[in-house]
Amino acid sequence: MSDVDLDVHHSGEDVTEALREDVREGLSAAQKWLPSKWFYDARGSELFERITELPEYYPTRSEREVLRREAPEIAAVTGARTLVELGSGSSEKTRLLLDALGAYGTLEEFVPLDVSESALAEAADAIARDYPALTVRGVVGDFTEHLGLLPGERPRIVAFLGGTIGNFLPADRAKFLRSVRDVLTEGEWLLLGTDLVKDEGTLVRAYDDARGVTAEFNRNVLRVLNERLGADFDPAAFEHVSHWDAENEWIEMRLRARAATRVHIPGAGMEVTFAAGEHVRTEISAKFRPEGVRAELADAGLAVERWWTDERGLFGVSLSRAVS
Ligand code: SAH
Ligand code: AVI
Repeated sequence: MSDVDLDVHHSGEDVTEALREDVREGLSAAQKWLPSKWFYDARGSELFERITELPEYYPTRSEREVLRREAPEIAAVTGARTLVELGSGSSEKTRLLLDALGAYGTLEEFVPLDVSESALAEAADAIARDYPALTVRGVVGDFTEHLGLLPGERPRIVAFLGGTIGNFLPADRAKFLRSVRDVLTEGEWLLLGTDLVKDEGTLVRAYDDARGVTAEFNRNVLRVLNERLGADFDPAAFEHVSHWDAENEWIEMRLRARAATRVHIPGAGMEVTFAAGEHVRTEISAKFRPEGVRAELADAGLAVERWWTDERGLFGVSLSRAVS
């Protein structure tokens, strides 16, 4: 239970129904796939937090470096009264923004939104405790569906950190950016973290760490299907794959059947067969170029006013303003 009141739009039977639909669609396709949001039950969120501390996984520490350096500038440029965070997870790096906006003197409200109720409740409680002057309103919801319900005094800054924008397919990404723009009033702000294109070895290792934490995170989606839909996946029967797709400039995470397998998914009314070596795509993680980020934001009605990277140029953070 959370000490902060959470506005819950994503729970119980609705979630199971949404998962059932995604599983029916994704696992009956010729090239099997599952949406990456299903990684994030309580265990998946914990595994993600462990990923952020791995030596191979540079995005979190690179983005934190930028936020530590630029948070005072972000506060001064935006003068935001409300900070909304989408896909907020632990909101750990977000504290740098809360500190800077608090010091600047404008911040009143923090609105984290995430599908993972456990991660959200823990983060919202910790932030409410550590920032007693702040109103914290957590929203358990899906950022592709529940943006219209976001509260908060204007001007608002919407933070979408970690490179989660890369987990959309390009057409969905354009739709999402447009939906963010649509809930903003002209002059409000989007702070967006984007992982950048770099050499293949660095990228592949970031998604295939030596300790196998990312592999466990990847297999967690099968455990979620077992728990929510009564499926009988043996996660160990699937090998974790981190593949760089050079044409699309994205990392693809896959689960590859080690041998021919038949899986029952009673909650979706399905039986699914896998040939030996057949894979399910469980996530794409697109990597960006600065000019591409600028162009995609402009197409959505968002004008980039600041662009920063970490010292090594691994990760980009843009601050853009909603324009007409
Ligand atoms: N922003 C944090 C966490 C990134 S992990 C960081 O930078 O470290 C991605 C987060 O997005 C997870 O907490 C996950 O639960 C959440 N998430 C994934 N898909 C989502 C969706 N469709 N709607 C809302 N939250 C989602
Ligand atoms: C949340 N998202 C930005 C992470 C990423 O890097 O695409 C999820 C992740 N997948 C494997 N490792 C981390």
